Amino acid sequence: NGSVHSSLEEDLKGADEEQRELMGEQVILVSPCDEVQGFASKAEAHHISSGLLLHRAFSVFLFDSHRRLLLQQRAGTKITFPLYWTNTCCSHPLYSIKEELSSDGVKHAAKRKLYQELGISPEALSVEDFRYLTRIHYRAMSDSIWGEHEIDYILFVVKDVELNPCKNEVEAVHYIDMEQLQSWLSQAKSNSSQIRLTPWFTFIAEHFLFDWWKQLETDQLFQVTDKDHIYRA
Ligand code: DMA
Ligand code: MN
Repeated sequence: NGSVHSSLEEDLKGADEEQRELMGEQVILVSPCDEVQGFASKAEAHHISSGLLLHRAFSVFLFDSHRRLLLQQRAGTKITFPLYWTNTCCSHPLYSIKEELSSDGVKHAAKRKLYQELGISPEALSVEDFRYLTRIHYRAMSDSIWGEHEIDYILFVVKDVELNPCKNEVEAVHYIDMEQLQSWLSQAKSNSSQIRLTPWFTFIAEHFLFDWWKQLETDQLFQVTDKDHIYRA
């Protein structure tokens, strides 16, 4: 609107009601070394007026028994990156339900969100099914107002699951193989492309995903796990 001041309340006004509600969640603020610093609302942490507060997040990559990766297209109602295609499920562990306390906090958060976004029954997955690979620190704007600034825990899971996607979160789902994803990645690079991929998924796909994916085929994934390092995108 031409104003240099962007107010959080104003910017939330036009948003979907359910998504606006979720903007009240308490995300976990962390230092660049991923030490817990406290919490902020999801709205504040992702809004330009705060400068984008560094917080903890996770990205699930779920594969079926044929080693195809489940992608989701984010719903049009999402405040950040609406209608972008991305990995299976992304979200934040929450301070209000103490998901910062245990080292498995992100895995508990992943179970919670796989159910809420994709309808994957919590009984179908256990915390032990998730394999934590590494962390990635990145920052990316969605538009001129909202953006991400996160330390993102990468979690892999291989499981055949039943899906029941939530319309407010997910526009579409698609299982993809390596070859097709390569083609989506090159298509997404062209300006005329209908396919938009999220910046974190693009970064992970361009730097790590295919190596990990190949290791998955031969059950050698333990060889690539890098729990101590934080990659800076
Ligand atoms: C946030 O994802 C996490 C990453 C890794 C970008 P999101 O915007 O889908 O979070 P939520 O589902 O909580 O809105
Ligand atoms: Mn975030």
